[in-house]
Formats: sequence, C-alpha cells, structure tokens
Amino acid sequence: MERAEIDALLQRFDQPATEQANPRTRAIVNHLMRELCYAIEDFDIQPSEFWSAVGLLADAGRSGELGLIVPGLGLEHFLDMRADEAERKAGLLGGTPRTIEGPLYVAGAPLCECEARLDDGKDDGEPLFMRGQVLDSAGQPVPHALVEVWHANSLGNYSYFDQTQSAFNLRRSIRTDEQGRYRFRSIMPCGYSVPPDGPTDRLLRQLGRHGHRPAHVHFFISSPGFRKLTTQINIQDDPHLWDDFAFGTREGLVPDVQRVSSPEELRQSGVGKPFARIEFNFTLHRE
Ligand code: MBD
Ligand code: FE
Repeated sequence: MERAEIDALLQRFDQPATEQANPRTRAIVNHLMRELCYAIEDFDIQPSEFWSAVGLLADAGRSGELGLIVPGLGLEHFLDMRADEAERKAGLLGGTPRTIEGPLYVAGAPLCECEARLDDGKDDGEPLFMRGQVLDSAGQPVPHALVEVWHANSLGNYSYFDQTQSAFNLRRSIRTDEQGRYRFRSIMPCGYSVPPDGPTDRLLRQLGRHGHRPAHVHFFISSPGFRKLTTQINIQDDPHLWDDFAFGTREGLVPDVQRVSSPEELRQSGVGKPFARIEFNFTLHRE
C-alpha cells in the first residue's frame, strides 16, 4: 500500500476523542501504529511472521520475560542515556553513574543498620566483603542513607525468582551510619544468563546475539532531599564485562577487586578461606 492509503486507514482507527480519552496516549499510540504499519508494509511482513511475533510477546508475558526483552533490546539503557542528558541540562555533573535496574528487584528485603550479611551461608562461593560511603556532590557524607543491594548467587540466579534459595537471600536494605558508611558480607555473584530457549533467548538468537550479563551487584541509593540513584557495580575480571546483553556496564562502575589470600590476613579476618574485597563510594545529587 502507498503511504497515503495507510495514513487514511490510520485516521479511521483514530476515533474522535471522547471525554475519557487521554490526548497524550492517543498521540503516542497513533505514532507507534503508524511506524508499525509502515514497517509491515516496507518489509512485506507476512501474516505468519506477524502472528509468530505476537506469539513471542505473549509467551514473554506469560513467562515474565517482557522485563528481559526491554533491557535486551537496549531500551532500558536508552532511558538511562536520556536521564543522563536531563541531568546534564539541569547542571548536575559528577555523581555516580546510573545504570539499569533490570527486572529482578524485590521490595521488602530485611533492613540492617550500617552492616549486613547478605548470603544465608548455603552458597559455597567466594566470600565478598564490600564497603564504602554515601556522599553528596561536595564529598560530604550522607548519614542514614538507604543502600538497597541485590545480586545473583554463584550460579547467576536471583532469590525469589529462583525458588531453591531462601527468602531475600542476597537482598538487603542497609541504613548508613552517621558518616554515611555501609558494609556487607556476601558471596561473589556469577553473571546472569536469560533462560535458555525462552522467548528472550529465541529473539536474541535471531538477532545474532547472546543473553549473558557480566557479574554485577545492584544498588538503589536514596535519602530524603537527594535524587534516588539506581546503579550497579561490575566485577572486573568477568569475560562479559564489556559484552553485556543489557548494555549496563559503564565507566566508573568497575571497582578494583582486592583478593585476600595470605595466611596472615586470613587469620586476621577469621573467614577461613580466600575472599574478595571491594570498596566503593556512591555520590548522590541533591534534589
Ligand atoms: C539481570 O540480572 C539484570 O540485572 C538485567 C538488567 C537484566 C536481566 C537480568
Ligand atoms: Fe542483575
């Protein structure tokens, strides 16, 4: 069909506004419909192809994978790039970089004062000790900030979604102390991979892509009077560090990982086996 014919048809779909209509929703849906119809026309998309795409999205919805397709297509990273631009325009520079939340946060994790142990002791992975401070953009500590942290286990699985893990395993909310400090003990996460042969995996394969993320730890950092920061740190030696299917890795979010293994230090720490240590500060912008 010619563009003019498509446009005429689309005008028929765009019913006159009633009182309950939302003009913004109408404008956006009309725009998306136009682009979709043009694509169907330009690629001569066949009914079988069209319905198989609908089927893939329906399957993604049923299996809770729409939240994986969004970062997988880069849409969530695109939203981050737009939020960065809005901050630059507002004159906000130099805070900790934001990056994608992903679909695996669960609200309601236990709240701890200043320090926490995230793992339930059943994962034999490498112990990880992480600590740091929440600061404002002048470098001053933010006392009593909330550090919400969540990450995968040593197999790359998240509690709640992985029913074999205990409730809120590797998920905590930590209130920083007077000096904005937090610290926690956990186990080193492994990178996540999308469920094999699921709708996201099938889509990514057709795009010639993989569904792996480098090992990472998620954070929400918040405090009254500050912009909430959604971010992650990445583990530096992961083979997928700069090859994340969700495009979440950013300069400034890859801290040094210190490996501690000397008998002397192990004795001091009381951990009993080699472990990893990370120091990382978060810088928030004021509202
Ligand atoms: C994850 O663990 C994640 O952080 C994102 C963004 C997407 C899928 C799985
Ligand atoms: Fe994740």
